[in-house]
Amino acid sequence: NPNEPVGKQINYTITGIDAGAGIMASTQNAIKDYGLDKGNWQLQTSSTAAMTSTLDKDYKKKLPIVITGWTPHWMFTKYKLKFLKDPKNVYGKAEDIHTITRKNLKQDKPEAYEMLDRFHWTPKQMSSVMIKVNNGEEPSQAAKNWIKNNSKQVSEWTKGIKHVHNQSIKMTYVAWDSEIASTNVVAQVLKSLGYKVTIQAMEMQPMWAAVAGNDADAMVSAWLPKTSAVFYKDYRSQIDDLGINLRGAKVGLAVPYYMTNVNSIEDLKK
Ligand code: PBE
Repeated sequence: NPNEPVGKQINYTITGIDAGAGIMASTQNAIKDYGLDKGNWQLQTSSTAAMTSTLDKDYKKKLPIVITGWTPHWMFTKYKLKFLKDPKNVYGKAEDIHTITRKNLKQDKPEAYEMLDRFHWTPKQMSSVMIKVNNGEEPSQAAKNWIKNNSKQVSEWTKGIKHVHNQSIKMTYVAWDSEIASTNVVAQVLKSLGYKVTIQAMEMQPMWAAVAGNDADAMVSAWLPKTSAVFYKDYRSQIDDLGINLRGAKVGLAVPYYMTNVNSIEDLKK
C-alpha cells in the first residue's frame, strides 16, 4: 500500500550484500545510531548480484527499496539512485581506495612494488571497466582493452621500471565488481612487466590476513577511512599502505529517485 510509511511497505528491510563487506558493518552501525532498530529495521544479507537483481525487479515496478549503495558501481549508471543523507556521518563523507602490500615487498620485488605504488585511476575509469564486465566481457579482456585505450596513463605506471624474469606475484581481492576491475587491470600491467601473476578472490578478512601474513603480495581493495577500518586497524603494523589508488568513492544507503519522500536516513523512521 503506497500510502503506508515506507518502512511498512518494505517490511523494514534494507537489502544488503555479503556479510563480510564493510558497508554491512557500517549499516549495522547506522541502524543503531539512527534508532532504526527500535522501529524493527533489519539488514538483509545477500550478495551484490542478489541485491541488484531485487533492485532491478522493484525499480521496473517503481516499488520502494532501500539498498546498501556505493560508487564507483554500475548500479548508479544503470539506475537513477540517490544516496540518503547521513547527518550522523556513519558512512563518512568520501572514501578512497588504498593499495596495500605485504611487508618487505619493496625489498623482494622492487619492480612490482614501484608499479603498485604508482597505480592510480579515477572513479570514471574504474566504472568503465566495471560496466564492460557487467555486460558480459571477461574481466581480463576488459582490463586488456582498457589498458590499450589508456596506454598513455598506463605507461606512466611502468615508465623506467625494468622487466623481470621468472618472478611471480600473488594478489588477493574480494570479488566485488570494483575490485574485479582494479585487480584485473593491475594484474595485466604486472604481466606486461614480466611477472607471472595470480589473482585470488577471497572474503575480506582472509584477504587482509593473507597480505599481513605474507601469503599474498598485494591488494588494491582497501576502502578507507571507514569501510575497511576494522581490518586496517587490526593489520596496520603488519602491512605497507602505499596510499590512494582511487579518490572519491562513496558508501551509504541508497534509494531510487522516485522515492521522493525519502532523502535522509532519518526519513526511514517516519
Ligand atoms: N564495497 C565495495 C566494499 C568495498 C568495495 C563498498 C561493497 C565494502 O567493503 O563494503
